[in-house]
Amino acid sequence: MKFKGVIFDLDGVICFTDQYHYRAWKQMADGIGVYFDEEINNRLRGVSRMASLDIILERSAKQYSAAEKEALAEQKNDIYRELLLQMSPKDLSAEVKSTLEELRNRGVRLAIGSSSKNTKIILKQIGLEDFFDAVSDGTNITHSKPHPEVFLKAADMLHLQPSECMVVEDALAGIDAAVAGGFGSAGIGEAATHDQVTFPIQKVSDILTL
Ligand code: B16
Ligand code: MG
Repeated sequence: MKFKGVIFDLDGVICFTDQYHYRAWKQMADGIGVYFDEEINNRLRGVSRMASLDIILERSAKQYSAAEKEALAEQKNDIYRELLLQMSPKDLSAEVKSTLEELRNRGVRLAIGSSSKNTKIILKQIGLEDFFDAVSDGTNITHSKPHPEVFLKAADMLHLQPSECMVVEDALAGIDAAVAGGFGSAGIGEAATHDQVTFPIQKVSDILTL
């Protein structure tokens, strides 16, 4: 590993909250009579909460005011947070856990770079509350991915330059952000197909071989 630091995306890399996001958005959308399905949900990966709501409301004939949108996002978030309570350390795979431990043993500095404002709750639920050297998330940024801010802040917290860090992402917007910030990147799932990804990977443990 030629990188001094690794910055992990949370949802889709460390753990999977897709189904919880889906169920919460679905309940909200059903409540206002707007069509929503798993395919639309796929477009929300790595996208911020308000931008996700805008995508869902593309199917609505009604124009919503900023205050109404805030209320809808809050409604979804309340349902989502309730669902997150079902998560436990069992939602952290043995593969991801041992990869993190091996990187730590090698002296690599480790951070989270997530768009989610619920990052700290999720880390707590899966037992990684105190594990990372730095946590940069939706609560400390003003621009979400594909803007590189969340990763630049993470590198800063690790006291490293972007070129010294590798970002691990599952979303195309996350690789865009890594490229824009001057980071190396490892892409999993859809992110492995990005034409500027440094390393396409199949599973998180593959980063140990880079
Ligand atoms: P919240 P990541 C992203 O997390 C999720 O992939 C995305 O679906 C979600 O809308 C976003 O966080 C915001 O989440 O509503 O909890 O603030 O992939 O960047 O770790
Ligand atoms: Mg993600």
